[in-house]
Amino acid sequence: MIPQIKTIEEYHQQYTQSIEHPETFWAGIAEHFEWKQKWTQVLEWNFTEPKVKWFGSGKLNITENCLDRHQTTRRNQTAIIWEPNNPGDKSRHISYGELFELVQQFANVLIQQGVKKGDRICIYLPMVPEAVVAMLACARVGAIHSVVFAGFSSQSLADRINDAECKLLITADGMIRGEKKVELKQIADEAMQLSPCVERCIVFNHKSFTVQMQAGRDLWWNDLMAAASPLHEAESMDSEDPLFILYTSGSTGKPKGVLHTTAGYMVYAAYTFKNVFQYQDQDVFCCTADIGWVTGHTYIVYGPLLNGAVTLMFEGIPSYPDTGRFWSLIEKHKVNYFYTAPTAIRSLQLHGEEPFKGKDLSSLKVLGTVGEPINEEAWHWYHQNAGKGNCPIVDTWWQTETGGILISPLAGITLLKPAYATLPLPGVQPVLVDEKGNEISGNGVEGNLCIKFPWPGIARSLYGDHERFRSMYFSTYPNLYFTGDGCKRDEDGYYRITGRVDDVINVSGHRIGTGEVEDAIDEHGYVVESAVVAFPHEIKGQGIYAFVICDRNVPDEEVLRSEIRNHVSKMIGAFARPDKIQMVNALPKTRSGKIMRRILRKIAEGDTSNLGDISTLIDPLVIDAIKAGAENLNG
Ligand code: 7RM
Repeated sequence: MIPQIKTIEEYHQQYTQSIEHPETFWAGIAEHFEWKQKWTQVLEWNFTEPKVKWFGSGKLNITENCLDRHQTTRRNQTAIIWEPNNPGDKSRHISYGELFELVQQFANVLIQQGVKKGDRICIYLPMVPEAVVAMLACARVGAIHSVVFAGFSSQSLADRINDAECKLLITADGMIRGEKKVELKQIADEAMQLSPCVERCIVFNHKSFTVQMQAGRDLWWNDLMAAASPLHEAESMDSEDPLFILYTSGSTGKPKGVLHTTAGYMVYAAYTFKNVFQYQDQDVFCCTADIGWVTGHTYIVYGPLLNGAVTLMFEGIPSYPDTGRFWSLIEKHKVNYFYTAPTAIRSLQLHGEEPFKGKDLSSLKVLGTVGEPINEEAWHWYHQNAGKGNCPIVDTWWQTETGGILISPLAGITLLKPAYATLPLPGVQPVLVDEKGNEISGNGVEGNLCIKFPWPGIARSLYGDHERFRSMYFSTYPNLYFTGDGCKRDEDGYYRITGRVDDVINVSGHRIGTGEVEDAIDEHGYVVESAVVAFPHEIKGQGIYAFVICDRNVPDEEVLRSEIRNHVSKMIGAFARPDKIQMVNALPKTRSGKIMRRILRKIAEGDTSNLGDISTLIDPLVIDAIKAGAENLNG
């Protein structure tokens, strides 16, 4: 059993030990896993190349830790509860014994399809247990999974498949979320037109939609499973063998394939799950993230299964069939831990207390939030209404690149402050730095958040582009991992994340690069240039504001706006559609040709009283025109 901190004194004592003797500390945690061969060197690292190796020379398979090891004690215990989109449809309970068998079968299917250790496999599936089976089967045979969120467009799917050169795609006929039908196989077909590297496509029949199956390429999941043996011996993996790739947006260029490896990620996912949420055996854990984001990977799949937990997978959305759905789901499955995003909380807040009426939420012990800063009002509303004032809220700060939670309260142990992620977990050494890269020491300060020592879950590279990995995260401040987030440390040493300081926008907890949206907009025939910034949005946290220059007279601005929005949907996905589009004649540029986003952000925020220093602008008059246009647009 993975150790669990029980008191705040124990936290402080372990924190100190983890900083003074990190190798001893993490070796002590790693001992609680199944190894085929023990490691010989706990840690080898530098942040200049950068190079990070945890548990060097160790051999293991993460699925033996998720499945095989639980077979003697938990064969009949539920591993996954699946709650469908439509509450009238039957939910599913899959035991550790059943999951083990499914994963072994699908591992044999993969082998039969020619999958070898190190191959990349793309998973484009709805929120169904088969997604978990597919991920674990990849890990079992040593293939690297790349899960793509099923809200991405065919173009984005193709970009991700091509970047990792995936030879197999696993998808479904389609899905229904809320009332929206999504034809996944059709989207996958379009993507495969652009992705010649895909040799085979395995299709899970979820909703019996009509699909086209291309002979020799497309195969049905059920046919393959029916013919596959339920016995598979897990591949022996090196600690540092890749486990998965997950694409995420940065401030510039195409999405990056964040690469995680086996042992460090495993140890970190399991340890943080058990300690942050204070998970108790047999309890029901529900994380509402999608499996296509890192939160789904670590806290729906790996963290819970490594701990032998009961993990609930919810296919639907918070507003279907009504805005009480979360609360019905908690009541129905007697959920003990509920982990969701601030954006969902804010959207439910609008509907008041009515949706809670008559619902028994007494099973709840701990609430959690993730993905974006939570405002104090939303925090209190969640605390009062979902938690009835007596469930701690863990505001967990982390990133795709960190693999697991880095800064968070330990539920019921750390004294809370609304909207604060509070204190670093053991092994995590945050530092705040100023613009020049000097460390800001002491309390009551604010700066850019960096981490100065590796933890086991840190990403090891960007797939196929280690130089970009170095320059994105390790070159801004020498010898530090730079998170891209701004942060305050208050008088008590508590951390409060204030949001991104780079050109990444966080819309409803979805990370979107301004550059990606601009590239999509610029493809419209009328558009010569665009600049995208965030503005505060009551529900989504941030919204997308696009300033667009056209090279001809626009006959109908509304038509153009909707064409631009549709094009962004097509290139990225509906979640990246700009909320506001303002046509402008020019953008504020410096003499060196750089767009002054700071000024555009101020205008988008509606705060034009003080635009700061505009002396470096080539043509300050441009600003008056943009200001006037913005007032026009926003009323
Ligand atoms: C887990 C996840 C990462 C970015 C990160 C932050 C923001 C995440 C919090 C938060 C304030 C939080 N991975 N973020 N958690 N901001 N408080 N508790 O979200 O790669 O998709 O996004 O999300 O800006 O850098 S992610």
